[in-house]
Amino acid sequence: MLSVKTKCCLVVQGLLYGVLAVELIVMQPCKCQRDPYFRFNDLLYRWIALDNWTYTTTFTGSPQIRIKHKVLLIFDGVDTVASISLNGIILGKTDNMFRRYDFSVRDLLNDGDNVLEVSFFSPILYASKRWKAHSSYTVPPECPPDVQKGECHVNFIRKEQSSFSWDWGPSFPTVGLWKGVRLEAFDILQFIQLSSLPLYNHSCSQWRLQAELLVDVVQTFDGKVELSIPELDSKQTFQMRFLQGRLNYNFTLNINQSRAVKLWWPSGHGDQPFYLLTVRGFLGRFLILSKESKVFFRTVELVQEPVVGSPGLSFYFRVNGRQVFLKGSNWIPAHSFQDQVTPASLRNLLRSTADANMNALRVWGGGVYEQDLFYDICDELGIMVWQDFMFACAMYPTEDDFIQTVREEVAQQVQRLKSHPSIIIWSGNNENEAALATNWFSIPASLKPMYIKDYVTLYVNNIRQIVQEEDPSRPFLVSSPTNGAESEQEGWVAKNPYDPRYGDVHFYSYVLDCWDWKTFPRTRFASEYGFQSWPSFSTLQSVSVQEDWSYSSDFTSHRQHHEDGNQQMLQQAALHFILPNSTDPLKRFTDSLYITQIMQAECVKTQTEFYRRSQSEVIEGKGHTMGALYWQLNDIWQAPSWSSIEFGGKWKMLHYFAQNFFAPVLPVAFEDDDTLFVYAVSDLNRGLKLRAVVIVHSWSDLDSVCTLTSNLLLVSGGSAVAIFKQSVAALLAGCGRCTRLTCLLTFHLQNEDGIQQGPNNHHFLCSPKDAQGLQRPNITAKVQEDDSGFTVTLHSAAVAPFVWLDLGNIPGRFSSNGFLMVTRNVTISFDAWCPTSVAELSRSLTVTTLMDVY
Ligand code: BMA
Repeated sequence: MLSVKTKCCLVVQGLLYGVLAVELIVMQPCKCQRDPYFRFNDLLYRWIALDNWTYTTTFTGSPQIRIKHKVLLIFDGVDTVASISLNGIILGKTDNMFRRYDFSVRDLLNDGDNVLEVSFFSPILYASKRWKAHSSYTVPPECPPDVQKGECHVNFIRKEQSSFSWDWGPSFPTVGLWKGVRLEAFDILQFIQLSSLPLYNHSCSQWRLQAELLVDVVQTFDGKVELSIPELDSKQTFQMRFLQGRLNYNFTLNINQSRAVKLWWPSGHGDQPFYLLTVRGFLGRFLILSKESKVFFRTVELVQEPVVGSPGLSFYFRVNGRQVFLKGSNWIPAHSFQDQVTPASLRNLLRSTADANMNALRVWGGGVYEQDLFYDICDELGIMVWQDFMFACAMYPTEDDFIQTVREEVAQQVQRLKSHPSIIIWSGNNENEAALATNWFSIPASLKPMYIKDYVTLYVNNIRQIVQEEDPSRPFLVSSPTNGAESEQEGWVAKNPYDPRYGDVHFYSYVLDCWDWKTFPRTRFASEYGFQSWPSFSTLQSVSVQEDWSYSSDFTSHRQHHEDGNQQMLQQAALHFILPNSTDPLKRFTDSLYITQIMQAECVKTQTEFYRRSQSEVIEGKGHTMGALYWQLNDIWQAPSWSSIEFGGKWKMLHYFAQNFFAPVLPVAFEDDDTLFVYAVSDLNRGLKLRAVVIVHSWSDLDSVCTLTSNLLLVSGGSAVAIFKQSVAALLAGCGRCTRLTCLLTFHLQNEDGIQQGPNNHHFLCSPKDAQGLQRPNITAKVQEDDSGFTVTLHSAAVAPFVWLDLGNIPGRFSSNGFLMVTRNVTISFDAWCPTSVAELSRSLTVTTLMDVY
């Protein structure tokens, strides 16, 4: 392994992974110009993946290894197409980055030097070669849109699909060893994997743990396996025959019924307890295997059943018998170079997920099956994972060798991941049903049946079949979006997989006004929706130079991979905001970044609130919405995208908003015709008596105009109900000197003791660009430190919308940001992720409000 001194300046290491490529490393002074992410380097480094590369290393063997009966050379991840040889003898070839490969090497090892060589074929040339060879019919799409500056035919190679570019990411088709390589030597058996599934038998109210042991046995023998969970007083011993070769052995441990089993719950619904399972193997009296692993108990079902008042089917998750609303986002690869994803960065992103009151993430099918630590942290934090298989936005070939490598990939990944309670569903692909159904690739109607046949072959007859065999404990969905059971009825490809009355929906519209909730589909489950924004200036600054800092620079358009994306953001923002027009070019640029973040935060807030408040209603057959996963949580590089967290971990305004709009108890306001409604949404497991408090403010004055209060209403757990209703005209008339242009509303919920429940929320009665009376707030800020950390106290002279605190590159997050300030003073805390000081924070802090860009 390399020792990496300055992370940002390893040129080729980034592209080729660090494992064996020692001779390729060029250390540069840390100006970062050689960082693959710097400016246009993605284009400058394009040649690297067009070339073939050989990684060579020499290691010393020893007689202690060779006296063992079997020696395996194990590659946990080879990216992607390679020929592997040891001491000049070819061990085998690889073609799938998502598989582990091992080779039996005992008889090839020397006691002295051994030369290991991994020769990689260019992934781009390989994909193109496979595409050419597939001459009988095309397997679209051929190439990504030009705006993505990517490579073609990624669907022909089992590699991270977004590594050939995506609409939020660069093309860095990595080449190398992306996971560990090691020798394992053994005499009796080699332990490969232990997995476990909790199964609950309703008829006798008993938990069973199905444990699976994957081992490679040198010679058949009779032995004994003992399974125990001491804390649950449960233990069983199995006499058995271990057969020569690599095999899976299944055991069922019945859990002692006199013990109360503590269940794993999604975040917000309970704790995430685990037990320790011990597995020991014996040959006679000799202990030949001893493993311990965490086990969790929970059940999950995907409920698709008739809905009263609707022709469709429900689509929601029931965990431990309880209906759960999924709140969260979609996860993409955290870096183009997976070896750069550190445990700390992973933990930070997932912590930020849970801190924003999310309980779910979808691991999207164009990336990678994430590393073990990702799922460990999700288990620990109660984040439910919707796990896609890695196929996205394309048709795929179905030749024998392709299917075979996919089968092995799927079996290995399911075995590796199935013990994680956080994973609540497997899903075959991203948007491929929709691509076929709505003909993204202009396939002639006469050929459609053939593509459907390929689709069914891959996802149903192979992937689904393996998953169902390997894992009876979770639902499997063929695609997303899909109509689920209805798609199955229609032969796996529904006429309209976006039908809001069935399954899940992906919905994007950049031109329609996102403040108008009527534009959103009232779906059963919104698994993707979103709007782009730009990351903050400090994030962009690290990979750009001064000439890049304008909204119309080459850099700005280079980083935008979604056609017209930069314009769409401004157009959507212009519906409600005055666009930045400062004569100072840098200020105009940073103001533009800020306004795109406001636009995104407000849009996703409106849409998410619409989904959350639609959970208890069925209107015209639609509704009973039970999931809101916006697109997308994180970023792969420093660029405009749909993410709520910037590359590097900094929260965008959207992520701060998410913390509120995903709060367990939430007030939501909206207008229908001229009537204002406030809904109370509760994800709690118990009822609450709540009232809505609606405060009318004038844009021009920090003293509020009037306050209206609803009656108390019992809001049951897991429901959304209207708690306040009044015509806007009547409300304003009752408030004296208010009009839609001069006033705005804030509101919150209160329990019977007058204690606020859930966050404050706001509702604008006009676009802020039309608001009358907005003043410059002249905000002053004071940073302080006490025992609990840093605080920033703000003082404002006027109502200030979208107050944005920015500390540049200082890592950390505020307790709240991007908020509407309707009081003279507010104190915010800052959670610093690295040591810092009051002086440093005071020096770096900037405060921006909407008036600053006007
Ligand atoms: C969805 C995703 C991604 C994409 C996103 C934004 O459809 O599945 O493919 O990045 O939209 O366009």
